[in-house]
Amino acid sequence: MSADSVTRQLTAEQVERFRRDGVVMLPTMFDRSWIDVLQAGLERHLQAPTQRARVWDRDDQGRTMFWDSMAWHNVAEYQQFVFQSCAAELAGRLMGSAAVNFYFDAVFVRSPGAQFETPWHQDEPYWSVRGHDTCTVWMPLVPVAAENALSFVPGSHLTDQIYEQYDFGRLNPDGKPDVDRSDFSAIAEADVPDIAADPNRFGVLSWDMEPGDCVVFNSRILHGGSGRLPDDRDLRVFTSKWLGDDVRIAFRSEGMDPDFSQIMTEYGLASGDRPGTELLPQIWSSN
Ligand SMILES: O=C(O)CCC(=O)C(=O)O
Repeated sequence: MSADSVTRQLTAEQVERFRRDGVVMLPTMFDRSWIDVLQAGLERHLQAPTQRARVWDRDDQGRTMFWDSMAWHNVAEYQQFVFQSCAAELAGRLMGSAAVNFYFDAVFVRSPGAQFETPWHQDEPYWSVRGHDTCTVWMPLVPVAAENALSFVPGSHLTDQIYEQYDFGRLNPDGKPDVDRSDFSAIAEADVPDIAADPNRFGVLSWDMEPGDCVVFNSRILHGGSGRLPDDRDLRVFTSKWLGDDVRIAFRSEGMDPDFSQIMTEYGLASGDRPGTELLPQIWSSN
């Protein structure tokens, strides 16, 4: 499969929307063949998760919410997507960046009827990088209705407000220790506004989506609220995270999740560096 160009599909209005709202839904951006590639990759990935994999939720009916990240090293299909799909160019053109590096992949897999809602949060405060030019391409591999899909507070990426970070494992209703709490001892309670109490006030956005559609969002935007599924629906989401022009490596003193500081250090990356090396490869540039 050769690299796809997105220039024919991305409109000026979509770019403007991404910059203004911090999020844009792009219908039919990826061919069915890419969904098949990612589905095959996910099947293989689920057989051999990384050490970072967690079950964020497991309820008394056995319904689960599975998460894992940076699996691309072992999943050839994810590599194919990262290096050959239009995702990097899409990220670059939306962010207005001259070059785009890949950060990591993450999957969010809910079994049918799962009731676990992703807490409202921003991504960038968790990450081992800092910058405004960061984004996620969120791709459901199965159909999802707006009320079950990831939701966003438009414009919230433009404030300087960085909220306290959740320990996602703390929210598990089954009380199982899905997160190594020792990493989180210094973190205060989350201070995110109660968006669910009044979604209209916050102008919350979400969309009905089919495989091939994607949502691209800035990593500082407040997002969450997704994932309470009807009994006959599962939700399999592949996400890819991308880094643009103003991003620097930033090892934080606490709360990095996923914490890539060790592997980044092994690849010779240090706080203040530009992303690079084979770990965070440059995938696209505008010239
Ligand atoms: O799909 C989800 O439930 C959460 C996705 C998310 O928070 C992310 O990709 O940053």
